[in-house]
Amino acid sequence: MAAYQNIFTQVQVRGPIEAGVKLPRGNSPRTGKGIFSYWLGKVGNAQIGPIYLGHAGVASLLFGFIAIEIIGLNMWASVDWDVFKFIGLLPWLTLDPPAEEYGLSFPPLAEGGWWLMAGFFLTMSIILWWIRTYRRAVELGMGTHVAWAFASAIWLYLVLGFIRPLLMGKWSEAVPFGVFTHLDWTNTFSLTYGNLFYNPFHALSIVFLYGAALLFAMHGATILAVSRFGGEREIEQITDRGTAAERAALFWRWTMGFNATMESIHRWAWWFAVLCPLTGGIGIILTGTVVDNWYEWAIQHGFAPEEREFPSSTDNPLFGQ
Ligand code: 07D
Repeated sequence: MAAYQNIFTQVQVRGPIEAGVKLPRGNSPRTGKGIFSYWLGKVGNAQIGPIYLGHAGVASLLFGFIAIEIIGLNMWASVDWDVFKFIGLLPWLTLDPPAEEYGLSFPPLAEGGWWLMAGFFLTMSIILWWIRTYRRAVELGMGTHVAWAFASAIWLYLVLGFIRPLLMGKWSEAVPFGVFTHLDWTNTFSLTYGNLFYNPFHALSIVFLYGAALLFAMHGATILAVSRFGGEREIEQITDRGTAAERAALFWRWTMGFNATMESIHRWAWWFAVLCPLTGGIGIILTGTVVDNWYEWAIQHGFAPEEREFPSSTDNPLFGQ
């Protein structure tokens, strides 16, 4: 039986380079002819390219490059252009938003102006990439599900860096560009507003974060487990249900009494993933605008105790006296 535990193994199918479907009128030509990579074939399709760049793609890459350039050069300048310090201290380096007193105005470059510019270029880059995902899907005759899932993540990104600072009237509320500084910002944000654990939308967001990971693990495991019956060929399994889909469904009906269908499992996964940043963004936009202290809010709404009386292990009968 151990001969077919399909976790790391992948069959590499390699034919002639596949150019893909013909593009409708008005599209740019695809770039490159395509090559094969044995190692990429280990984790996905072995064929790399041809790639579709197009106007939105090229503009997005350009804006993204400018943003990274601004962030990187500012960080490098902060260590006096010392290459070794730049590499060694990279996780601690940062490009911070303007100080509180600048409000929503444009501060001098060295005092947050560069942060504003980097934010502008990064946002343009992300929005242009969104347009690319939307347009490519339409041109291929697909639904736009990927673009809308991406939009949900962009919503949270915009709330954190743009919409909430606008509502609060100061750029200083926004997130810095830096590995550890953005983590510190997250921690400070939680402490400033009375512990984010008491924000019900943060809780919901976690439910969907963990839920999406759990669903994906269940789905991935199920499909790998029936791949010996052709389960990974999902289209055939949906239109012409074979023994793999039957077994996969039966497995869950046997173990849990209920099973998703070959199609609905993907709707579950999509909604869980999309609802994570969607609910998260609602939680952040309410913080400091509508609710100043989530712990006090939780007391008022009856799900945090009036007094902080945490039981200690000594008076917990489970731990003994
Ligand atoms: C961040 C936004 C979208 C990203 C995009 C990508 C580029 C690349 C490159 C152009 C992920 C942009 C693209 C940058 C550009 C080129 C070349 C999505 C993002 C569009 N929390 N917490 C969440 C948990 C605590 C805090 C979410 C757990 C503490 C704050 C999530 C715990 C404190 C915020 C979550 C925990 C705290 C969050 C994020 C446990 C202090 C948020 C969901 C077990 C540390 C965010 C409502 C997500 C949010 C958020 C999980 C603890 C603070 C569910 C599991 C108590 C301030 N936390 N957290 O999808 O939405 O992020 O909150 O302790 O802002 Mg939290």
